[in-house]
Amino acid sequence: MHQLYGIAFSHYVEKARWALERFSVPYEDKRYLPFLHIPVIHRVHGGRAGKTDRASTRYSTPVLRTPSGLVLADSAAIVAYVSETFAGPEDDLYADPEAAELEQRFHDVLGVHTRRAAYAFLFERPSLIQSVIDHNVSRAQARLFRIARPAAQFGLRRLLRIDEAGVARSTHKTRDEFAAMGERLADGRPFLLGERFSAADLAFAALAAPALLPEAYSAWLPPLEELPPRARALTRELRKTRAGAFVMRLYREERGRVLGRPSAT
Ligand SMILES: N[C@@H](CCC(=O)N[C@@H](CS)C(=O)NCC(=O)O)C(=O)O
Repeated sequence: MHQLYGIAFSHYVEKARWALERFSVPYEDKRYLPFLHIPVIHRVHGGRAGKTDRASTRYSTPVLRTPSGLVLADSAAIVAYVSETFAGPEDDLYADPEAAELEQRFHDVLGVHTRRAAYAFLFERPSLIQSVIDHNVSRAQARLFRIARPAAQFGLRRLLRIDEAGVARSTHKTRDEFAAMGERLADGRPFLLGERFSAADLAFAALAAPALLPEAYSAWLPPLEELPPRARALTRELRKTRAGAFVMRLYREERGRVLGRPSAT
């Protein structure tokens, strides 16, 4: 059995879950709160398999342990492994070399900015962040968060540089990325790279999800009506864009699609 370790509601973890589920790879989904993931990841790879970059630390999740003991500590590495190991030629997520390039771009830019804005909006309402926690992790972890919330919020604000200027910049960058992908889709193509679903579509949709709140996301996200007003307005605005409507369609049509039994374990 594969084991997936992750911050329960992370959109980078969502990328890994989407790939595993698309190719019906059975996996154990180990869901943690931010910060509680650190000792767990330390036990899995001691910080040696992860790397620090624009989005990540050495302890970032998702981390996948395969049945043969291989440890993959990055969502793109996991999606690529799943595609290489379980996809047939017609379902290969990287058939077009541009898929990996776009995936990297979404990792570096979109994912960082949707994450910062989402945390900022959740932090505006303590009951909302607690609701997200209560729905997504074990009772014991949720209870701990109730006590440690001020410290956890302080830590996340510092780590992710969540302040008003940062949120304004992240909102702007998210809009820009939606506009750029909207232009790509303007010729009526069904997917970012043309006629085939690829890792670029999967990555764009998963990393945009915190700004759009699609129903089929693999962790509980709050309903639109519960968001603070400026977050609700932004989600409504983005859902109406071409790229936003595209992501919502991918979540309706592709997120639950399962392509046959795994050919290897
Ligand atoms: N390069 C990573 C980025 C993942 C990432 O930033 N994960 C966040 C969750 S949103 C995380 O685990 N952060 C905690 C940490 O870095 O210790 C990937 O695509 O897998």
